[in-house]
Order: sequence, then structure tokens, then C-alpha cells
Amino acid sequence: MNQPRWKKRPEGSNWGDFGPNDQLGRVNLIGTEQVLKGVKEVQEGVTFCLSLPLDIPGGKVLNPRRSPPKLTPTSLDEDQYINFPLSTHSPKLNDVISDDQVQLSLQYSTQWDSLAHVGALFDGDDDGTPERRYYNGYMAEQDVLDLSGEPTQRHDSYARRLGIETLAAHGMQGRAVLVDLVRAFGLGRTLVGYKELMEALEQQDIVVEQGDMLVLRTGFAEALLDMKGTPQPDVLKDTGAVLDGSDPALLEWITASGIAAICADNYAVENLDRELEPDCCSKLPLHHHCLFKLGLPLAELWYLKDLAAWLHSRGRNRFLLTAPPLRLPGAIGSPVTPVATV
Ligand code: UVW
Repeated sequence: MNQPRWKKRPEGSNWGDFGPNDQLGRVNLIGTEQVLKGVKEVQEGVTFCLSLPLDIPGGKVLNPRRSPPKLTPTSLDEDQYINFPLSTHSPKLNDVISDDQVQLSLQYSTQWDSLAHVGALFDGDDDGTPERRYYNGYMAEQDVLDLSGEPTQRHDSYARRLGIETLAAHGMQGRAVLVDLVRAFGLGRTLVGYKELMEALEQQDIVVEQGDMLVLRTGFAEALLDMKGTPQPDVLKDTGAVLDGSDPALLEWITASGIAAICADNYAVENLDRELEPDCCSKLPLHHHCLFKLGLPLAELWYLKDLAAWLHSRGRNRFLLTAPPLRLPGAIGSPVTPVATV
């Protein structure tokens, strides 16, 4: 299809700017130049794992839809393949095999959201009736499959377009810039709009350029880790900064900055506790702006404490980020083990 999937695009969106069939959105801005800029940040060869253990947070406190990972052995007939001696069936063999599988909510812990994660009811046909659409006009049902249908028509995956594998295939490697919101505002809950973000950038001498991935340390994942798998909702609700997705100036800055992705160590990146306006709108205005309008992926629950301390000790804030999601066709989110190299 070489025509846009819409007659009218959302105000403030970039739909069509990267082509009518684009599925990468702002990740298009991570090209060879940005990768080389990232590589230039590798000066000492030190690496940092930016993932939590994937069974953190623990329980279902952050999002009751999402369950912790459950590992089980693979099995064949009656045999379960943990410490399984092949001599059981062929006495001559001396191999012992362990092999497992996992049931995992893909966005349970350290993760990426694909562009199929949050769409909106939007009248892209301009006929007075809103449709369920995603970035670049992709449609529910045609592009992100519905659950309905005969059992034989049901599918193991849903995102025929905009799935996480499109980001994986691009690599998700390039230059990242870390903004330490803990250093700027402390560990308590702070609402960070445009003004606060600009204060933090100025305090930390940070210059953000087109194609950079913006990485935000709020302290939330560190607090979670300290809770050792028993998250305390009363403490967490007051822990760490959250972006104010209802601040138009912040959203305009995200558009104008040219950043390719936002990766945070908190849950949801944005404030979920705001009072909704009477004629509302989106519960997740930052997700709406980034995923739906700009095709700018979000990442959550990263672990940034050690990297932040190291960068601060060297007076630096940029690094090479390597963070490919799983190349899992049709998945809407993905766990990730991001690595910072400095
Ligand atoms: C929600 O559903 C709130 O998703 P996310 O993990 O992207 O915040």
C-alpha cells in the first residue's frame, strides 16, 4: 500500500513523514551517524547491565494483569528435561540434558513497549466515526488482530504490524543520554514537566540531539530491587519522578528534540495518578503522544543506579546503548537486557 491509511492524521503527529508503511517511527532517526556517535562514547570499555532480574517487581502490585515469569521444564511424553539422563532411553549415552520454557508477561519487568502497545479511538477516515488506530494509521483488526473469531482464526500473536520484532530488526543500538532525576529532585515522587526537565538538563550540562535515546533515572527500580520481590505499594507510590504527560510544553519538547526513544527506570514513565479532565482524553497522555502520534517507543523498569553513579563520577552523561528487544514476531512488548558501554 503506497497510500496513507488515513485521510486525516492526528494533530501533532508525524504519520506519513517516514512513509505510508513505516513501522519504526522515530527509531528511523537512529542511523549510522547516531551509532557512530554512540561508539565514540566508548572510552574505557566498561559495561553496565541496565536490567532488573526479570522476576522483579515480584507479585502483581504494579500491574495486576501482568504475572511474574514461570519457568518449567520442557517435556516429551512423560519425561521432564531437567537433569534428564539420555541413558533413560539409550543406555549407551552419557549426556544429561536440562532445557526449559517460560510463561512470561512480556512487559512484567525491564521492557520495551512496541508501537502496537497503545493506540487510540481516532477518526482517521474523517467520516465522523472514530476507528481503533495505532501509529501511522495502522488499524485494529486488520493490523493488530482482534481476539474474536472462530478458534481456527485465532492467532498466537496479534501485532501483524508494529510488533516488537520491527524494533529488534533495527537493532536498537546508538547513543543515549542519561538524565539523573534523582540527582535533580531526590527520591520522592516529583512530577516532571517541561520546566523541571529543562532544569535537570541544565543542572547536569546535558545536550540532547536528534536520534539520541533519552534515559531517565528516577530511583523507582532501585527501590523495587531493595524490596526483594515483595513490592510495597505505599512506599512506591511516593517514590521517584514521573513525567507529566499532561504538560503540552513537555510533549512539544519531545516532538522538537528529535529523540528516538524514552527509557525510564520507573513503571509507565508517566504519571498515572492524575485527575482526569471532564472532557477527557487519554489516561496515558505521554504514551498517546509518543507511541500513537510519533511512533516513539517507551521503555520501563530499567536499572540505572550504577551507570548513573559511574557517569557522574566521570562528569559524563552519554553512553553507547545496546538494547534490542526479542525478535519475537507479533509481540507487543518485550523484556530486554540493555547494556551501556562507556
Ligand atoms: C500500561 O498498560 C500502563 O502499560 P505500560 O507498561 O506501558 O505503562
